[in-house]
Amino acid sequence: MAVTRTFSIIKPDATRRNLTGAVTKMLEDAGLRVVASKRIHMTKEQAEGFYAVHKERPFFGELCEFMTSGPVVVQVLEGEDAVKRNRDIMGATNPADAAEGTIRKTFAEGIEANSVHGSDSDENAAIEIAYFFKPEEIVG
Ligand code: RTP
Ligand code: MG
Repeated sequence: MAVTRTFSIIKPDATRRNLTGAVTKMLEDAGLRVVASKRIHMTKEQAEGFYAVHKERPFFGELCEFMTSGPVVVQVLEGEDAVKRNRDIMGATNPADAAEGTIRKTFAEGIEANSVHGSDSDENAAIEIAYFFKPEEIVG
């Protein structure tokens, strides 16, 4: 299996509860390496641009409001089959449907405040990484 990269966000509900370390430990224990990381407070414009694919969804406005409600930690993760590995440890979008031992089952507050984001394909991972990081900020 090839070593690839994915993009992760530790969302405001998790930073608010001081879970940055606990979430990162679960990512690391799943075989992912943090090769870039920074804490930011997204602007409304940044959030709307990042979630542009969801523009027509009914939850778009609320989602952008939530994602700008507090600091987030954006990360680049590296590992074998990183996108799938990360999605597996994240668990289902709705924590009620998430498997035991996943980040969302363990920490999420609800379907929106679900503690983490993870890219859903290699193509989107590359786009999302470039949205927040300069190449020199990533140290593999
Ligand atoms: P993500 O993009 O954050 O990794 O999560 P995902 O693929 O599992 O979920 P997606 O369908 O892409 O939705 C993006 C984020 O929008 C919020 N959401 N709210 N109120 C709702 O029904 C609803 N559905 C989704 C969640 O924060 C979700 O992670
Ligand atoms: Mg998604």
